[in-house]
Amino acid sequence: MSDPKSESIESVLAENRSFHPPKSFAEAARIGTRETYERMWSQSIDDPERFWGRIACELPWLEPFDEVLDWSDAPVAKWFGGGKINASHVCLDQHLETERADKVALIFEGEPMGDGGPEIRTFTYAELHGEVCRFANVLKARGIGKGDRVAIYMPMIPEAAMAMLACARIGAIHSVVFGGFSATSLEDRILDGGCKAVITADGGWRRGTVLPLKPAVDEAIAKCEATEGGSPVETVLCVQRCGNEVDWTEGRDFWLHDELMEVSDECEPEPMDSEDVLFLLYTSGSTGKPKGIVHTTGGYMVGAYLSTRFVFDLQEDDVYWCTADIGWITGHTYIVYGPLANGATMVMYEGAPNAPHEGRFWEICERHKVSVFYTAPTAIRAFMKWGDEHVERYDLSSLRLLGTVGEPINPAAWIWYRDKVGGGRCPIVDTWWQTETGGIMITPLPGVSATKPGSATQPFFGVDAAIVDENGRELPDGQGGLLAIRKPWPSMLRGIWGDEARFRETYWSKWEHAGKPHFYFPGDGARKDPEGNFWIMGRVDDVLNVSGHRLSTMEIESALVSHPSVVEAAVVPRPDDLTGEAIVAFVIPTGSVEDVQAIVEELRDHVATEIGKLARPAEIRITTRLPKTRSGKIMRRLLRAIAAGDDVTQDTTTLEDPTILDELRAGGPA
Ligand code: 6R9
Repeated sequence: MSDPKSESIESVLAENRSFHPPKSFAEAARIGTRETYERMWSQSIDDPERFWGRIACELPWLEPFDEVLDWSDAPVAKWFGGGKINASHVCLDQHLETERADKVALIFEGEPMGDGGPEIRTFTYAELHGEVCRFANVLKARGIGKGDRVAIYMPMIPEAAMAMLACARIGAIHSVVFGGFSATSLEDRILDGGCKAVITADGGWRRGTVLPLKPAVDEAIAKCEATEGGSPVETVLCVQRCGNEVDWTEGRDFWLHDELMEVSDECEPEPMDSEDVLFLLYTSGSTGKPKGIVHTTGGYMVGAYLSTRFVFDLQEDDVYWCTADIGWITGHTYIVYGPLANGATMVMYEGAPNAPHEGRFWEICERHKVSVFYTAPTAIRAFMKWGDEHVERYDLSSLRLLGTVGEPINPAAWIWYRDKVGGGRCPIVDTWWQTETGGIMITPLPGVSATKPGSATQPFFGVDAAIVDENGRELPDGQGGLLAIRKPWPSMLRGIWGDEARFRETYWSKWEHAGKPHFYFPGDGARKDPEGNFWIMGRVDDVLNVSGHRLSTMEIESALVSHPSVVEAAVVPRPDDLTGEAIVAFVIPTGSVEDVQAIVEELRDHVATEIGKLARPAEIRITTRLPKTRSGKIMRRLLRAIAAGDDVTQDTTTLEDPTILDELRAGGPA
């Protein structure tokens, strides 16, 4: 078969290799026997309230909860009702009375390599607590309080995590926007969330150069000001990271370091209701507009705490590194909230994996003796491409557990990860979950599961997953269908910011029983093998996954048609052996096109400006028509086949104009 992705899907279907955890790993693991796992899992499914009630008691509540779950208003769940809790108190204060006060919480490594090595900053739990309290006092001094929304647009530096925790401390709702998003994307999120403040930096280091951030914030706020309702932003707090020149709006913009000098390092955590909102995080769905996923405090923290503890088998002396960006849910749950709630030592790295050389990640693992490492399949495939020598040069004997997240992993990358990075001895946890689920849902438990390359294996505690057909009927093992989750779980989303109807419609309306939500629908296709292992096959909706980043086809289409030279556009994914999926756009131009190459480049840049570089199409094909059904719907499945260079096997009789296929195929890469 010619294209590598379909090759990988073929091999996933045929994959039957299975790897058991090494005996020594299982013996020392938090959960090391199948019996323990099965007993706990059955309890979590048979009596979820008892199970979660017990787990929740491991967290330091400011006031105890009196009801574990209230599902009477389904699909909006209420977990740990009556309880008061504060996420920054869970992550920091609880450790201060223990030996962990002087334990390193955060090891930061900057990207630039000076003569004496890279910049390294470490913070003990006590130090991090002090920093967060001061940061929180700065927010308070600027009039930010409980329930206010704060946008965070930052590079991967300690202040990013501190900003999140400072918001949590005073009860402000953070909305982190990935630093790679454009000013327009930032504007949309500021307006949708009604953000009163933005926390940013002058810039961040990326592949040896300064990536400015403050200019995008200025532009986004200017755009907000030009809207009818004006800009909700009153304050911009700026961290000085790179020293690059920035514009300044007096009275609105403040340097964090100046403000920190004015405040004390004492700040009591705000007691939050368990169901008070902790954060918003925007993600792409099938429609054009990204949705602000709402996560609340108690349930989210319980989920983050438990999953980090057991999926990564966290031990007191582990050095844990999750390479995600805090702009994504993985960064929220598995860089900030989960590891800190467990009192772990975590590593944070500012820059790119190949800066200044392709071995940088492994150099970091060696330098800080990383023992648990969590990354994305797309990164693993890049390392494979760069060559084994970059891995082999470093001493990776400290590693004991590896993880992946973000997209399906092809068996070849899995095996390479196991052999080259894990030296054949580290279990791999392939973790399936989503922004909406808040935490890991389907995953091996490293001390117990027999792992299989390409399978996320089995549901985590409290997760009742099934494979169903379009009508919600459970399918027999082996048959591909839709993944569905039957029961509420603590870290599940509570809604879409400002759009309750869309929340019900998107996730809960597909399989209603007697007018009641029956299953949560994640939008992924999957199958289950006879041993009960789940194999996730990718999205079944109009969501693209490029290097593990979620984008909607319609979002990119609207960016394209906002350009004056475009009449209509259709976007589909094409399998790509590095990024998983690549973006292909079919575009109908307004007039005749003289220089195809020039317009294609202009449109690619336009999408990058509108959304962010991550959304720049890999290929744009100029066409005069798009395939539509007689009712006027674009036939995306057909375009997918054409983009992938596959034969069109599907029924084309509903096509309004069958001659169009030849034109689209002939289009070829522009
Ligand atoms: C955590 C995160 C969610 C979508 C999800 C699915 C894909 C994530 C996966 C995986 C196969 C895995 N996905 N993990 N597919 N195997 N281990 O990535 O959240 O950005 O919201 O993306 O990513 O398609 O629906 P998010």
